[in-house]
Amino acid sequence: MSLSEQAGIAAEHFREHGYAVIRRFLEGEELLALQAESRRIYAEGLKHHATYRHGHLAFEILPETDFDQRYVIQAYWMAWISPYFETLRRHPNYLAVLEPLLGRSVKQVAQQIHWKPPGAGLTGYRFHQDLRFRASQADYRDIVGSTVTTGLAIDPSTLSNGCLRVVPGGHKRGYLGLSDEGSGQIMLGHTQEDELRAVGLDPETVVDLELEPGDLALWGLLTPHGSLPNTSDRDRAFALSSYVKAENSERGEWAFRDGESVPLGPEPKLCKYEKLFEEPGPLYDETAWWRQDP
Ligand SMILES: O=C(O)CCC(=O)C(=O)O
Ligand SMILES: [Fe+2]
Repeated sequence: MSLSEQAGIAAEHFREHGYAVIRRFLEGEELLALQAESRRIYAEGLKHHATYRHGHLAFEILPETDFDQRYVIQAYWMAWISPYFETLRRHPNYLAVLEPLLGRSVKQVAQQIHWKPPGAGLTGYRFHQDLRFRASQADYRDIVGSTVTTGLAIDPSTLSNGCLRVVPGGHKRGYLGLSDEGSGQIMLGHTQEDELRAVGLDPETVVDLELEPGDLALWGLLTPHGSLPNTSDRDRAFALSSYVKAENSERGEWAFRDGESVPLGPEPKLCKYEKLFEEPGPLYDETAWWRQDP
């Protein structure tokens, strides 16, 4: 099946169930390049002793002072230091997948890699809906209907290394407040089955999105999802990008304008990081969130 045929089917599945999977979104040499560049970005992150930010570029670090060694668990907006990721974010395959859902003019509001290095421990994401990470909803129209988040498997993504898990149909239930209690930190503790039941979701219906490298998952701002910590001996690198219909968003970096791919400009545009202009860095953030109570 061609990518655009898969995209049409995926769009329908996304609308109905709140998620979809596209197989073989990247293959062959392109996949090897993704894996090699992701390793390079990880090594770049490891140079920082603590969580680092400069503009939109950021690395979330678990430091050796609190862990058995230094780990990088997230990179944000690698595109600012990586021509590879600057181009990948507007690869024609993304347009093919997004077009049936968002049209041909699309901005990007998030770019991340999430690693789950074996041994790091704190690599689970409690069940949540991503709408909680969109603070300034006034800058969007129909934010839920205009947003699609994609996750590209860099490594094999399995139940034991912490693949994404979704609750099909949960996107039709409105905002449920999952993981909002306490500090709202989603990487501490685990979602218990009772927490899903408490908001009317059936834990038995959870779907594990096991992916081969190069497969792409799609989910929405109201799709309940999370993932378990990695308990295997193999990392799970996952490249996330969140896209929004351009005409409905004041925020984001252009990815496609009328179907033409658009490179980053000289200065970052406001995306999700609210302090982009007041606190652009470079700075280190030594907050030890892992010592807080969940
Ligand atoms: O990387 C994952 O498994 C999930 C990440 C996630 O849901 C998020 O960052 O919002
Ligand atoms: Fe999420």
